[in-house]
Amino acid sequence: DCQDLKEQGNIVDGYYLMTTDYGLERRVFCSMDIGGTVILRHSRGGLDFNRNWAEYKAGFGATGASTDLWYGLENLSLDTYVNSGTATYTLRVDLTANDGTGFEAEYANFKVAPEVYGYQLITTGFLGGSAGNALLSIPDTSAGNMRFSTLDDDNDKDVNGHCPDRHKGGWWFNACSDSCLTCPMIPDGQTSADLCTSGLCTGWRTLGDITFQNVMMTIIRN
Ligand SMILES: [Ca+2]
Repeated sequence: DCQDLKEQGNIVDGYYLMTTDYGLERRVFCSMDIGGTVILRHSRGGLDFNRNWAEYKAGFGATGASTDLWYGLENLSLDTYVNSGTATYTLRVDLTANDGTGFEAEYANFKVAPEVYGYQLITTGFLGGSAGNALLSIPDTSAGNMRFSTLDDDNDKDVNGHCPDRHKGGWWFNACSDSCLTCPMIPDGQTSADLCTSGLCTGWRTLGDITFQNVMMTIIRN
């Protein structure tokens, strides 16, 4: 994985072709600075993340000029749950505000359960970081233990509605969420109130109305 490549002396962030311990060949984006596998890169003006289950399962992006990517729920589940053995992973979230300020948050023992469990998000808790803990917030909006929901697959806890339809991204929605890193980015100069009538574009509620130019999620093997 990316950590092995880093230990072998690779220092450049970018795509690497690798074979997993369990025998699958993959092209993976490694952050050598953070030391992990990048599972989401989403930038303002980049890809549309309002996609269906099959695309979120398989992963997408990393084509053409865009640097945006989604690693894929199946890959995540295989790495962190099915074939993880004794390895544990820390989830790191990096958020860059429109003014360039960086924020981060880390979560312990991050796992994504297999598809039969809806690729449920599992973590034992917030480790800290300047972004604050929006992922595991109050019970109605926490992403913890939620199944993934997409445009065509409603596994959220909003009994009257469909969170991906309202928020235009795939996520571990509850009813709905205090975090969404796949939801649309707000163009510079516009506020969330202008564009997101239900109050959530790409957002991290503990940072209030701050809007972002890019966000990233990385898994770090401990
Ligand atoms: Ca629903």
